Amino acid sequence: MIFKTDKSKSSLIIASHADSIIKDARSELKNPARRIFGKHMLTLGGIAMLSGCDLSSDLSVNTMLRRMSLLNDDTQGLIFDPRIMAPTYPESMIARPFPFNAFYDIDDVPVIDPVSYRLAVSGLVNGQKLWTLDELRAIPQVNQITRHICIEGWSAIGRWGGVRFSEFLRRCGADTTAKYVALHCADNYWTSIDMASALHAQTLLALTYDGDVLPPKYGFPIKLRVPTKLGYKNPKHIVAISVTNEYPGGYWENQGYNWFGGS
Ligand SMILES: Nc1nc2c(c(=O)[nH]1)N[C@H]1C(S)=C(S)[C@@H](COP(=O)(O)O)O[C@H]1N2
Ligand SMILES: [Mo]
Repeated sequence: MIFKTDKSKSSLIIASHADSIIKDARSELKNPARRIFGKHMLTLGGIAMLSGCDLSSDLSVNTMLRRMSLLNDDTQGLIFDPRIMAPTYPESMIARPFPFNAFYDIDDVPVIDPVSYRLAVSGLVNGQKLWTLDELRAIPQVNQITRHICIEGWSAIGRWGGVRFSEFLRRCGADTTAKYVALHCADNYWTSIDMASALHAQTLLALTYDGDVLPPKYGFPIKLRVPTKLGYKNPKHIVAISVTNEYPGGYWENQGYNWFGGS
């Protein structure tokens, strides 16, 4: 349960969030037909139940859930502890073959020419703005075996290698006090993450999968591997990165998936 935490500072902030969630939900539940829980039952637990009931076609309930999801993003951001590492696994646990997933079929995976490829960095940065693959490969690389969890109900352990994203952002002269890092992909997919997760020690700009050049289906030439977040927050075929304070949303996030997307 996300509202229980041993960090007393966050519990306090979360408790005040709980009040605003309830206030928000109450004002959304003006229609008597929707007062299904009654005044006294409109507790956090009751509100949580709303997401499981089948009023999801009701526009105002959707709006309410979206607002709750935004509050939920703040809460997840407060609870997120950059010192806590995602579990790592032995080589024997790597899934073979590792699953492929995208919003299209495997035959439509984008084809990217490694020679003309450039990674464009923009927004709140003052360092290098265009990167070739060789330049990315020249930055010290690390490897890690972690579990990828997809919201569609599967998970698999894999090994990704690449540049620590914090190191890459440092070399880009990124303003690490900015709120968001947005990532745009060759297939027009995009997502964005909070700066704390971008700077997490396990967040990698992955150039390899299981010791080989990242195959097209897993995101050639680069994917962001964020083992503290769900699969849809791990963009493949990245062509542009921007550092910004304006909420960038994302392909699935704009269709209702939770933005913080922690796993
Ligand atoms: N560019 C791009 N990145 C993407 C997606 C996509 O459709 N396009 N799908 C996301 C989702 S939902 C998942 S589960 C993972 C799947 O990655 P995999 O094919 O390496 O398993 O990629 C994520 N990153
Ligand atoms: Mo996914």
